Amino acid sequence: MAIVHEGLLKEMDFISKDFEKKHIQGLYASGDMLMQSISYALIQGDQDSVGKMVKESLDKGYTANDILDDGLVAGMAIIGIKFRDNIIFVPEVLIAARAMKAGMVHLEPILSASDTPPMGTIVMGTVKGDLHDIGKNLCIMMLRGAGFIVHDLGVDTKPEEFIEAFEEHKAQIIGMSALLTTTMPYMGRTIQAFDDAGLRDKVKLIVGGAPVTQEFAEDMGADGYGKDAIQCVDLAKKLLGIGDSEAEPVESR
Ligand code: B12
Repeated sequence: MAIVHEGLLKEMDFISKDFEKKHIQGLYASGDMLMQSISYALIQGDQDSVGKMVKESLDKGYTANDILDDGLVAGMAIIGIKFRDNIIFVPEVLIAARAMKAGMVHLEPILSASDTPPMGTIVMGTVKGDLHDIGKNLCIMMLRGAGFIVHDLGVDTKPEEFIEAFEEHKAQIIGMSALLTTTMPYMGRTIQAFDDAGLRDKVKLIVGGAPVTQEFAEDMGADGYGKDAIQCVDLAKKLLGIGDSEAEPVESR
């Protein structure tokens, strides 16, 4: 199975690199027309249609996770490539991001619903200078869904704001998100700030975001790295010694 939506097929013309074409085709491997229609509407920035179709999918029995991955995140992957290659610009990306949010409104109550007692307290924020929050918000939804109490510091979060929130909420884990190579160093600076305040051994600091890697996480002395929202939850559980989670905390510190 592959791409069956005509509009999406045309979108493939914008993707010049073969490996990226393959990657995108892989995202649509299920060949599901409704999921592909959601992706296409997101790429067009049509928030009303995205909202309606996400709701329709839920009514038809699709899971929130499948709609997120096969519809919303897959569409965002095409937006990312078009943005990088200067085919679209910030306003179009913002419109697509709004369309994604229109879909997430319906998924959030499901992804965040939890019937388990609180597993621990986490503070999450996008680091200083960085305004990207879609991935962080997804992590927060999944963490809440898994039973964690999560305090969201939003975007552009200074190291001292992470420290204040850690103290105020008595958090066991601080999660930092960065989407820009220029803001990634603020993860290291935040870790250093915890160190300078004599708090480094009282909290676990975890990192993620598209440009962040396991190696980078290790180099800056983070306690763990997760490549997506599922790994974020696994990592949090593992660091707090809950259940048999899959994600690997960073080995060397
Ligand atoms: C949407 C978007 C925007 C929107 C953001 C809207 C919003 N509310 O977030 C807007 C238009 C505002 C924007 C602005 C800019 N952007 Co922008 N943006 C993107 C885009 C297209 C998608 C990002 C996204 O939402 N992905 C979907 C989510 C689901 O994925 P994610 O964020 O990676 O999150 C997942 C994982 O990483 C992980 N995760 C995330 N955080 C955490 C945290 C922890 C603790 C853990 C464990 C895991 C984890 O789990 C998440 C869920 O699975 C990316 C391209 C891309 N493909 O990444 C460019 C991109 C990140 N942007 C880019 C750029 C250059 C910019 C601007 C500088 C453009 C400009 N000239 O102004 C500005 C910077 C503004 C700023 N100061 O932050 C570049 C960065 C290049 C680089 N190497 O640094 C990218 C890569 C585009 C590109 N290909 O060139 N952008």
